[in-house]
Amino acid sequence: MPAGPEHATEALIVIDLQVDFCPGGALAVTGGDAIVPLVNRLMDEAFAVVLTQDWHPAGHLSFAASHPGRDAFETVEMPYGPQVLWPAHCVQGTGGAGFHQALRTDRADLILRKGFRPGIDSYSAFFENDRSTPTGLEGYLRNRGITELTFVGLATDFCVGWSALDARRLGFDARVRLDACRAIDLDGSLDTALADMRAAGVTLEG
Ligand code: VGL
Ligand code: ZN
Repeated sequence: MPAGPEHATEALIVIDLQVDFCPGGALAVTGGDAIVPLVNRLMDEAFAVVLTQDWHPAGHLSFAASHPGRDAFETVEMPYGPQVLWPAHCVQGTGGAGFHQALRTDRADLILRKGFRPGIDSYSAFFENDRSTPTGLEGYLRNRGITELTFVGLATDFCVGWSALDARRLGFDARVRLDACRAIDLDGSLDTALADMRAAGVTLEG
């Protein structure tokens, strides 16, 4: 059933449900593909649906291979702060950057790409990792009168968490459906993200 006008202030934000973050992908998140059926069902009740897509140029500065002598999952200092180095993933135009093939992309009002600047990563759907360069999503949502956001997708402790925290910082109501997310969990990053979200007033459900 399509959502009625009483839900016209709500959006479902599906974070990075892409091939490279699912089992078999370049930066696979355990169980990443298992959330697709639930995410698809949540779209039925959503007034607005936004999909984000991690979209890096080859040789992106967040890739370990761009830092000779460094390994994936190490942290380095960038001009904008600490940055985890990742295996190359979600390279623009590759199959790995595509959405999971069972995801209902037809339901999306907006597909927002992020992480396309070669020298800066963008975990959050709202700001790049300098926490100040906007992606444009805030303006899109405000123009549509959307004030309540539900986040699902990958990964709980990086792109989902950073997006939900930024949503609160910008004054949106923010909810994370944990049963429709999966985490990378690097050195306790999941516990940290959950605590940070609770402290910021993000509602954690599922
Ligand atoms: C993500 C690490 C690097 C994510 C994206 O979607 O959580 N994590 N790029
Ligand atoms: Zn990325």
